[in-house]
Amino acid sequence: MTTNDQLNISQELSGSSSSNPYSAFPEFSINQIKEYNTIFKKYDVDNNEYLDLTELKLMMENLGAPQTHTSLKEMIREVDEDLDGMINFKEFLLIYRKAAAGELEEGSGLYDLAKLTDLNDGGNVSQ
Ligand SMILES: [Ca+2]
Ligand SMILES: [Ca+2]
Repeated sequence: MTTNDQLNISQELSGSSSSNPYSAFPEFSINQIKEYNTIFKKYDVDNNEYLDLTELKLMMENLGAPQTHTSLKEMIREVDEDLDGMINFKEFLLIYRKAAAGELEEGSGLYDLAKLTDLNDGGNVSQ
């Protein structure tokens, strides 16, 4: 690996860690990301841009799929890329990426979350 390669990689990494979900998630349309952001903000009760365990618990209860403490921790762990124990918006979008890729175990907390907040439900489908 040349010095140039290393430079490019570190630039790429710092680019992807910036908070631009539009370029990080090209598979979602801007409208979809806006919808997901609305959902995210709705449950980010203290408006700190993170869903913590308590907020996730509330969200799942509101969606009609209450989870145990263990299950909530597991849900966060599955998408917690920066390991801070909370879900930021980018990690929130990962849930839907995994759902679309069929990577979520049926009946798991994240599976239910993605299913119950499915945008096709009343959202505008582009087709
Ligand atoms: Ca919060
Ligand atoms: Ca996190």
